[in-house]
Order: sequence, then structure tokens, then C-alpha cells
Amino acid sequence: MKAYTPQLWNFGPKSKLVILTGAGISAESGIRTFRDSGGLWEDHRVEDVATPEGFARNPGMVIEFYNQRRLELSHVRPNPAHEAIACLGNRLAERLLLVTQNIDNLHERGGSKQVEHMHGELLKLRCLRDERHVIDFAGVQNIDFPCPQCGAKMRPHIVWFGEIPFDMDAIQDALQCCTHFVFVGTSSQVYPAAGFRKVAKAVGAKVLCINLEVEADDPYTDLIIQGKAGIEVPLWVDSMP
Ligand code: BJW
Repeated sequence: MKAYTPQLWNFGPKSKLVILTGAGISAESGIRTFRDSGGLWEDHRVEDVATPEGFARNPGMVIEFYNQRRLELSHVRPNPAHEAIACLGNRLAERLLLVTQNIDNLHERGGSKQVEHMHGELLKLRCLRDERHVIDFAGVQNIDFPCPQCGAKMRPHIVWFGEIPFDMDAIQDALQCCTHFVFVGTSSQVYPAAGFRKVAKAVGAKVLCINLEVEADDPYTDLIIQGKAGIEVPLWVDSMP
């Protein structure tokens, strides 16, 4: 692994980029990460709030967990990392696929037009009877809130452990033909997202990690930028041709 330089990155007019973001990109906006010191998993058991089994045991508690996090969204703003990625998206158009593991809406509020939310979205609910019934929802969910289409109960539109993430076909297609892959603000501990850099590397893409903590000698990462996303992502975007 080497420190990033534009020459080593070698991004050209025909290059295709996939960006994967994680909780670290929203940390400077004031949203807690999961596994850092002070992260969400210090106060909440994963098994209780992020599994279908936890929801079946205590739906009220899980719904309340996501109600609180939905409320938080109105008190936070996108940071320069979200905004820089949106500018890059305008420049690269269909040559960029932005994939986020985050369920916040800060990429959209930062100006990104197309975002693949592979772990779902806080501002949506999904019907428990028919998963095709998905609605926009910005308020406080009541446990009995009915699906507007069929009247069944609803759940947060989130991908919990053991469930299949969204948009996997589109993501796999983009990974198969990308020339460059960047992962930002993720600990790379949760699959399948943690395996994306390996897929990109296997098709010959250059792989760049931008993170506060970087893994020493990761065989699937070529280049690193260590630091805060809110500072480093705009600098990296400025360095792109
Ligand atoms: C900064 C920063 C700053 C801080 N600037 N950086 C055994 C082996 C392998 C896999 C498995 C296994 N057993 C089970 C599995 C599968 C399982 C899994 O991966 N488990 C692992 C724990 C081992 N995965 C699943 O179950 C997934 N589904 C699945 O695999 O289905 C099968 C399938 C897949 C594909 C096709 C077909 C079938 C589902 C995973 C769902 C994850 N859901 C969660 C919670 C829901 C959303 C929510 O409540 O918000 O998603 S878990 C949680 O972790 C959340 C996140 O999106 C996800 C990733 O976390 P992230 O973003 O990496 O955050 P952190 O906190 O870990 O890291 C933050 C990083 O930022 C750190 O590195 C900091 O240094 C850095 N940072 N400040 C830059 N300012």
C-alpha cells in the first residue's frame, strides 16, 4: 500500500469509478459510527436492534431505536465530504456509482443525485406483508402504523444482519467493469460491502482507502489517504482530472 498521489491513481477520461461510503463519512456531521469508541454498538446490542429476530422479539424497542435516529437527521447537515462527492458525480455522470452503507440522507442533501443505499434508508418504511410496499416516512413511527396499500404493519426500511442488502445486482455489475474503487469511512467488517474491494481488485481496478484508521498491509488496497473524510475527500476530489 502506498500513499495516494494523482500519478499513481492514474484516473483518465474513460475510467469508471465506484465509491463505497460508510459511517465515518457522516461522523463529522454528528452521526455516530458503529464500532468506534462511543459508537452505537456500545449502547445497543446488535442482536436486539439490527436483526430480524430482535425485531420479532421486541418490535417496539427496535422501532423506537430507528425513530430516534430518524429524528437526529433534522439536526445534522451534510459535510464537505458529501458535497465533494456530489460535485464529482456531476463531473463523472454515469462513470460514477455511489454506494453507501449509511441509512442517513446526507449524500442526497449534499447534492448527490443517484445513491445506492445498500443497507436501506431511515426515511422509508416497508410493509411486513408485502416487501414491495415501501413508503417515504419522515415522522415518528407508531408500532401499529398501517401500510397505506394493504393495512399490514410496517417496519423500518433497513437491512439487518442475515438479510440481503439492496441493489446487489447493480452494484456487482458496476464493480465488474470499474477501473477505480474508493472506500471511505468504513471499517470493512460487514459483508458483502467489506468484500467489494476484493472484487474490484480482481477485475484490475485501482483501490483507494480514505479513512481515519487504515489497515496495515491490506492486500486488496493499493493506495491510502489517512485522515478525516471532511478534509481528505474534498482534497482528493480536487486532485482528480
Ligand atoms: C472516519 C471518521 C472520519 C470515523 N473520517 N473515517 C461470518 C463471516 C462473514 C460474513 C458473515 C459472517 N457471519 C455473518 C455474516 C454476514 C453479515 C456480516 O458481515 N457479519 C459480520 C459482522 C461478520 N452480513 C450480513 O448479514 C449482511 N447480509 C448478507 O450478508 O446477506 C447475504 C447476501 C449478501 C449478498 C448477496 C446475497 C446474499 C447484512 C448486513 C447488514 C448490516 N446492517 C447494519 C445495521 C443497519 C443499518 C443501521 O442500523 O444503521 O449496517 S450493521 C452496521 O454496520 C450498519 C453499517 O452500514 C455497517 C457497516 O459499518 P461501517 O459503516 O463500516 O461503520 P463502522 O462504525 O464499523 O466504521 C466506521 C469507520 O469510519 C471506522 O473505520 C473509523 O475509523 C472511520 N471513521 N470517523 C473518516 N471523520
